Amino acid sequence: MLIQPIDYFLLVWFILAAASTLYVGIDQYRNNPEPVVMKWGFILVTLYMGPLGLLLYILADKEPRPGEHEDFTRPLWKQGVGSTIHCVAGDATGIILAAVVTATLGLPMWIDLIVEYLAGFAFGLFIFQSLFMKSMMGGTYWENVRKSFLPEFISMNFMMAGMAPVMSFLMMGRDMRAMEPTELLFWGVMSIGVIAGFTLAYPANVWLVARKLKHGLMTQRPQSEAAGGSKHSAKEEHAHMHHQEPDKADGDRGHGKDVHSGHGGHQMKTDATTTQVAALGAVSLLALAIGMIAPANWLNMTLSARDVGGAIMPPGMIMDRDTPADAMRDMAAADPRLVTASYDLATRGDQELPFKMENGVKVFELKASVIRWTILPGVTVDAYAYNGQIPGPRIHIRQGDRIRVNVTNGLPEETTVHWHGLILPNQMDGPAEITQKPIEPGETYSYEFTATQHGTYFYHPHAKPDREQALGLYGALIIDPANPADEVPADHNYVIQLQEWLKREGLTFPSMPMEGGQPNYFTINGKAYPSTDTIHMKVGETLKVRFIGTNNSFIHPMHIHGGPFEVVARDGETIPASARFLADTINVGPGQRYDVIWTARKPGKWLIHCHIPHHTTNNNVEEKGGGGLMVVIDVT
Ligand SMILES: [Cu+2]
Repeated sequence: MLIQPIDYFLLVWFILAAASTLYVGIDQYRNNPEPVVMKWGFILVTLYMGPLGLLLYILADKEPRPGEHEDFTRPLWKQGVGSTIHCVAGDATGIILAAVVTATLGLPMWIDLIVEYLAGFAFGLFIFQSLFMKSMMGGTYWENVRKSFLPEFISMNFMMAGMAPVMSFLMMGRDMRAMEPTELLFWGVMSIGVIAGFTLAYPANVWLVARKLKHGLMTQRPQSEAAGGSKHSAKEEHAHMHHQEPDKADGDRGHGKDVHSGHGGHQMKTDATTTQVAALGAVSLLALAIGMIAPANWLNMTLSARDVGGAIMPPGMIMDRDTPADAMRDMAAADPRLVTASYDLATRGDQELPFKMENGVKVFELKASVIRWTILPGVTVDAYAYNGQIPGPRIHIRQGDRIRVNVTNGLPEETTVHWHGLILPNQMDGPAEITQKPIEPGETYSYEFTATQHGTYFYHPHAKPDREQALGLYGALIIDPANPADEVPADHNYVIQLQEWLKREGLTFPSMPMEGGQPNYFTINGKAYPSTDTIHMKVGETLKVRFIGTNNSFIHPMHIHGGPFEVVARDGETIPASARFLADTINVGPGQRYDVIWTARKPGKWLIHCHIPHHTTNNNVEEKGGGGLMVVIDVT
């Protein structure tokens, strides 16, 4: 599933790469007179470099008109392209294959790089240089290995010097889907890496070709063409080959010399001095070391695809060489691909949860899963939710009830449920690793206890609550008193559950007080103003508002217009009549609950809102007089 703009770009890029490769492949086999190894070199490199590979092929290697390949490919820059193509085709293939294997095995990034270097070098040297070139160069396999070792070493060093930092920085950037071979992004990083490696290896290859330490482009025509009329083809023993040496004025263009596979062969004599070769080799090693090691100054190279692969991090998160994998997973976006259901603006959370009676026990079912929830017209969050609702369904019981709640985990990570503020058996309390083993994905755990208290409570996860609760897991638990006289009466009741959200670039991140975690949307009961409820009352009526700090990060100073309210309960505990007090703003911190009684004194539209003005905006924008944590009381 494509979830980011880059995915669409890459899809187009790889379609172009496939088309380019097809063109190069067909043209190589139909029209281009060069050895098989070069045909495959261009085909592979075009696959990796897409339209850029095609451009190099057309400008440097494709025979413009029949019979012109020898002359056309003679310039040194084209010979350098041929030599680099040859190196990149082998090395990059080894590197990419190794990258897929190391990612699948879950090896740390620093080991990945070493394995990739060794694999690229081995693939280039033992297969692409020595094995595929042997038929043209003549000599034994091991002679070819020995002769091509040094040029291959230099070229590979520069190749990896370009490719290693590209892979490190882009794979372990904000979108770490790039570490997963199943993602387009992984292949995009490989493509950019090959382009970077090619660019760095090219100058060295030009020099190596000029000094006859490496082969550039070659022309190989079927003998039938060169000899005129013979029916021998290129595949037969008398392959006819012409090797271009750029600084040699030759008079044999158009016919070339015979090379017999396996014996004799083609010798090159270099004029480079040992000092020159040693200097280039040393600099290539230095470049390699910088490319391999320098990223460790910024990135945590001990992480693997298994640790953080697939995670997309919020903009602004501090990700340095010390940031552990757990911290990254904690702050990563909810995975849009795991969304199991989408709900429109009209769907409300906090719906009263039905129960079944079993032997005198009220049995409730909660299931946590990943959903898409609409908080404003056109604004959705990818959220973790109980029973497809945000807030989760209201558990409404009576003091003295025995209840059982079967909690099923449909999340991609472990969870538990904590019953905030309740007196209950310790093993029913919910803290993961402390009172119970976490509920693993797919598992169900049953919580059972008797409600001895009454008042305003709530439930929320106690495994990674900074992530799971911030992504939407919470719900009200309202317990009516056994004795109705213990209830502070009001004409209307309204429960307010607060939440902070972080939505950027089409992704939802758990909002938390960390760099990169600051929220930009705020909801009351899962909706942001102007999509919040409107409470309808008449003058003289009373309204009981139960504020619940279901949010994670802020103390919200909740204010009601139109005169003070009376604070009648705090954290579920009813305040004795003599100790109740009037206020117009109450600080609702995470986990806190306040029940307040507000009287409609005058007709009109009166606001309940947070007094941190940023929390009454939607992504810093005011709509219809505000946003976020605002509810209108309409008094007639
Ligand atoms: Cu606030």
